[in-house]
Amino acid sequence: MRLRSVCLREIHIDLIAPFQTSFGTSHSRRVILVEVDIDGATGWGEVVAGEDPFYSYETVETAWHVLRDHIWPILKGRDFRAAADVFDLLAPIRGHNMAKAGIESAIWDAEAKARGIPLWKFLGGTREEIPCGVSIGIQATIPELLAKVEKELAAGYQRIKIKIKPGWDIEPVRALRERWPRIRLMVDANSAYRLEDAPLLKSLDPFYLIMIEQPLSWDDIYDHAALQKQLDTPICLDESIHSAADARVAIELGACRIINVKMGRVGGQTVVRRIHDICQEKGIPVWCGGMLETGIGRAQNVALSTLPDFVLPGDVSASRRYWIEDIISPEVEVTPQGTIRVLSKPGIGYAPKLERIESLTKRKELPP
Ligand code: NPQ
Ligand code: MG
Repeated sequence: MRLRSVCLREIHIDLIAPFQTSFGTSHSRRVILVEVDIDGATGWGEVVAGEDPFYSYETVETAWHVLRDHIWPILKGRDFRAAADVFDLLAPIRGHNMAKAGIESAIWDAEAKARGIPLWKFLGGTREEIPCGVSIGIQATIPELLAKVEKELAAGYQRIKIKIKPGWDIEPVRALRERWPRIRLMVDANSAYRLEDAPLLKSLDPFYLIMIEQPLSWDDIYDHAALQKQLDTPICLDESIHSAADARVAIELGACRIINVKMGRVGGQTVVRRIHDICQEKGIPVWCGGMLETGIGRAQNVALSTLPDFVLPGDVSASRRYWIEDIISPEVEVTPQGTIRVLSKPGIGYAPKLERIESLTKRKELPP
């Protein structure tokens, strides 16, 4: 197969509500959409890099530059066997996984469409319905948090994750547990703590959280292993896992008992499948993280979540939790049981709304 053209678009789209984490507050997203033509089949991917280098060093600007000036020259007109070969072709470029994943995922969509099969099946998915959770940002007050959680539970979501940071950790967790003793509850610190905070994190043990996500530094694995030894609550790594090698090291060191898999963070579906297989073999459950994606990235996440070791509810939720109007049709919807059912159309299965995308586009380029 041959990559004939790529179209890069940057769209700006407002979030329904601000989203606050330990590293900042987002009100809207700048999102790069990647449209590819593979032998006449069109595929769509999304770059999940943020506006600022806070979640990771990649940003919208670095991803645009790397896609246009480094990735496209490698892939342009190149003959390759399958989307599964793209990651290794891009190996000369170190890092920049979100940029790589943006184009690889578009190529997977195009290849699945050319073959006339749904992407989730093409990736090796085995589940037609995926369990869903929500990620709830830091709130101004406990009553506001309780109201948010009540709404999501009423919508059917199977698991609640709240963002924590020093000063917003024990109290919100205690309040949630008092109100809902039995729900599946977890916290995500986005690297807001140090190993010296182990006693504080240990004091979360009595609340039987299903996991604590990324308590320590984004570039650490070693201290997480030291912390995990002191905690009964499983640690889940997010920011620290950038490759299959990272996953292997983290598991071997005992740095985590669960891994959050994000296609953008690890560089595309091929690496996701490698990490998935390593985790499955080692008995480590995985789940699909979220990056405030528009419908394109969301649809890609739905497909990945059908792989067999994605046994825990992910941060893959309905379009309407984020956007007044999504950029795909149909929108991603959640059943009253807190699941998303896969579609049976070829590729990602959801159609990009071209007029809406055009109206949100702030920059567009077809590199020669
Ligand atoms: C996480 N996401 O699991 C991330 C963090 C995150 C849904 O909790 C712009 C770009 C804003 C990327 C906010 C969720 C972001 C972002 C949060 C990623 O850690
Ligand atoms: Mg996280």
